[in-house]
Amino acid sequence: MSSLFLILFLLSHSLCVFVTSAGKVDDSPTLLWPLPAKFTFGNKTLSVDPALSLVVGGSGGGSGILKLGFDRYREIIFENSHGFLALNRLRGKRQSYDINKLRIVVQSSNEDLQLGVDESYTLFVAKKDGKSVVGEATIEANTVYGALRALETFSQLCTFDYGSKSVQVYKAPWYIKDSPRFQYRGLLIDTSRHYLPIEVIKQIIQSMSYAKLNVLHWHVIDREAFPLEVPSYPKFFAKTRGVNVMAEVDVPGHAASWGIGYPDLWPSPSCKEPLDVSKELSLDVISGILTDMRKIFPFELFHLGGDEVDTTCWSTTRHVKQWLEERNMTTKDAYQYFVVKAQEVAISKNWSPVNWEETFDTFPTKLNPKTVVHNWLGSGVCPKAVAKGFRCIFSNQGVWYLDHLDVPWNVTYNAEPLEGITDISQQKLVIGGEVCMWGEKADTSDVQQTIWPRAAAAAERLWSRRESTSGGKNNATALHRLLYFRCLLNRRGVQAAPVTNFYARSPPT
Ligand code: CP6
Repeated sequence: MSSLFLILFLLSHSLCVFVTSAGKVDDSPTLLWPLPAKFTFGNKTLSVDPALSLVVGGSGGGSGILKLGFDRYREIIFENSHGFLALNRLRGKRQSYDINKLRIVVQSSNEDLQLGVDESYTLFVAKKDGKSVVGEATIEANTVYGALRALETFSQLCTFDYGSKSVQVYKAPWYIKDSPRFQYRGLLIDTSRHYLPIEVIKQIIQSMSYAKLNVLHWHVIDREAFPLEVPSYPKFFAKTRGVNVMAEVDVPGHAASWGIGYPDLWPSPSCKEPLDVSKELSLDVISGILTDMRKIFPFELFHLGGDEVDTTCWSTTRHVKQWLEERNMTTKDAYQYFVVKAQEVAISKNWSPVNWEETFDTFPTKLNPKTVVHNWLGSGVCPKAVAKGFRCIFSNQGVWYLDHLDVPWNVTYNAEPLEGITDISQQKLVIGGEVCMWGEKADTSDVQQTIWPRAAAAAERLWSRRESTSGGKNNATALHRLLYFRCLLNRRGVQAAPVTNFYARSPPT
């Protein structure tokens, strides 16, 4: 009776077993996503004890983030095996395991999560040498965030085996030495066009950590809605996943919703965008919002938008037109004036401002040198911006806008943030890239399956080495691993969509 219950319990879990198109269970050397910088493996299979215990070392070993991370990953690793383990116990089967301990050494107790935080780690999964019967896996990292990345990698090495009914690491011993290629690996979400509940935002942050993405760009407000209250949850939650939250307050365009509460922010009730440049109120409100937001967003970058500013309202509204004339300003001057003033507010609060690329395209010499230029048009702005000494984030809409549903995974995957930049010191100014999940046509019902799996394609571009992820041969192995990673996301409860469009394929022969 209880066995039957267990079997039903197991069947009720939508187990996603990875099988290649040829129908054989996968036997390629690594299925890790994103690919680590350096790794070697062997040919041993090691079993992992469901009672895996944590042993910590180093000044950062006592970290609460680390302990939470370990507990979370242990849950993930053994998620689908609980039923089988209970079955084994019922049958009086006793198992011994090769790996009983996970030793994690974290050198630094500094838990500041900022751009450029050290995310490197080494991971060894091997049976201990000598006579010892106790097997260990070992993680070494400089910060707890490196340790979190390592835990993710370790969890990806662990597979539930239906034969032995235990979690196994294939191809051991594993020696992995890893670190990210880019320090900024972002995902944009937009809570203005469609509301996203806190729970969904948390799930998205959680799934970002599976792909080692580390910046959630939260486009909080836009013209459609102003869904901002004091959101104290995401900051603390995201930090424990090693994900920074960069908020955006997009000004002066995309801001019509502001005037519903404060109509004076509209040039006129019939002309609502951009914010009224002629009133001190506009910058006072920005300053007030940023003061409040500074309390909840510790990340060093803050996004001030600045995109798609249509200044028609300024030249057609009488009092604004007059204000411009008195100052001998064109509407373009006023756009620059507004953006630069907003930047000053952000800088006075010890933020570096991020602005969409039109600001750079329109007045490149007037932007504060701390500005990070955020590409989105197909313009190749990053080469120009870094040549002028600005930092840049790559988000070319043709390849990294997730709301462009027709872009296939490999186009996203093969996008290269350093395209057209050869000078090494200029390359360093490209701090990374970001995939954008604009919210006009996605909400809670489909946002996660629109983000995944293509966000993972970008995540590997941003984490892994260029040489090992470019070119036709690497693309073939990438598809193989991405199919597996998508399956892994499903197993972990993330509603990731299929990777490939079968219409584009010829039928199997
Ligand atoms: N909202 C805001 C948007 C977009 C931008 N800014 C956007 C523009 C074109 C496409 C997708 C999104 N929806 N505030 C541009 C940065 Cl194709």
